[in-house]
Amino acid sequence: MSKLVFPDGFLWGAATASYQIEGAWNEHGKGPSIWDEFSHVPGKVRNGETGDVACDHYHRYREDVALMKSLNLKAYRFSISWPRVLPEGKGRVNEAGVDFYSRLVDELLAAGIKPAVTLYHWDLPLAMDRIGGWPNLEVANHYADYAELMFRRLGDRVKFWITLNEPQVVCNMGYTTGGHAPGHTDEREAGRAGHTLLIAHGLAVQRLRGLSPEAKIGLTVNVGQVHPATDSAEDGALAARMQEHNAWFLDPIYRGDYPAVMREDKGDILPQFTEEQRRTIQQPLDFLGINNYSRQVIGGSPVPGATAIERLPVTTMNWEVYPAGLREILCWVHERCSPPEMYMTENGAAFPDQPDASGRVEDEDRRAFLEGYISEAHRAIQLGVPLKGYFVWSLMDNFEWAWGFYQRFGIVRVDFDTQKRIVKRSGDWYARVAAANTVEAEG
Ligand code: GBH
Repeated sequence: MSKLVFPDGFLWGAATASYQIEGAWNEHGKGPSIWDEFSHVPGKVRNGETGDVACDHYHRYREDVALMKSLNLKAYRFSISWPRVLPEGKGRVNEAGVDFYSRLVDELLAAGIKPAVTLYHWDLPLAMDRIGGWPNLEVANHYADYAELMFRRLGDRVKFWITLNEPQVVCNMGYTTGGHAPGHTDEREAGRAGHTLLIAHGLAVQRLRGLSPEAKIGLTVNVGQVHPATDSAEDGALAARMQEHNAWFLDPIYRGDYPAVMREDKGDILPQFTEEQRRTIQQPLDFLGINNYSRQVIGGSPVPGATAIERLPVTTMNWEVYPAGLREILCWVHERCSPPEMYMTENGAAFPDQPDASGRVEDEDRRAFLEGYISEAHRAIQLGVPLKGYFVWSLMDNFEWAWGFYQRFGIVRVDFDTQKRIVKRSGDWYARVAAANTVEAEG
């Protein structure tokens, strides 16, 4: 049995997102988001499920913070629903919405849990979609005003801000494949959406610096190591190329332009930056947030004599459980961008867990997954990656976007009929890791 001790002050946390847990979709003055509309369109979400109620966290946040405390969490990453605080996306403030987040922050601080706030986790105000959504550059200015509102209202207590969650997924799923809201299928829109997102990010960083110089700000990107499916030269070249696509949102911020390979692959889909835009997006960040779940395996078209690589078992999402990929991608990002601090802002797994006769959820598969990935995070630290914290996805089972409630990612089970929360075996294990700042590897 090995013992992996993490650096002092390592931030053990759990993550969620507003639309996935809050419910109360039209209560106390909240405006609609693109997900409120999208989830009600038949065929968009498995079984016609919606986030109307989800985990009912809006009404149960006190109970949920108590749960976090019982899990020994040092930090909690949640997102703010932009249309809950600005029902039209701009202008009139919904004070009841601001008040909800203010009370949540107070509750967390009273429990000794550090709030880590994501300003955008995919629930764009419908009113912003109606003026063109992210493909419209003007939305960046409205986003910056929204960000400033939250800095002013919560900045006395919140010192850790994430501007955007996974802009790559916003573009690909929202505007190219259409699997997520707003469900468009035009890659040109995706290219423009990415441009606006980067500018929105940069504007928000500028606003915070003026208001709250001691606070930390960064963004969260989803990245995954790309491996060739076979040992053929073709697959090797293809994988190296696709690896570069991981830097879609990193290179503009850290190097001033989209990756050269992406410009070649995407033609004029990716807009050009003006000098002013470049200055806006290139501001130094305090940290970089990384979401990673698996590796990507690419290629595999038959080449005489090529040998296929070995694949490992998958989760219910069909994502391969490949812990070493986490270390590889952390090292790759660190080498390319040298952020002063990095955080795992999401990592976790969906498995088909069921309570047993005594009501326990013995999710050894998820516990082993976490042990494997967290051990690789420890290795990355030893290799020099300035990883300062880890947030498990997710605190509790929730609305998994187009999958509805079918995919369970929680370390806490939610019974969606009764809203009862049950800490899973993985949750008990994670609570011990957080308390001891140490992983005692069982696997
Ligand atoms: C996240 O998206 C979301 O932020 C969160 O809301 C969601 O509930 C959670 O994950 C679970 O789905 O990155 O190497 O694994 C994850 C989206 C899924 C995008 C996997 C990229 C491919 C390869 N990502 N995906 S990898």
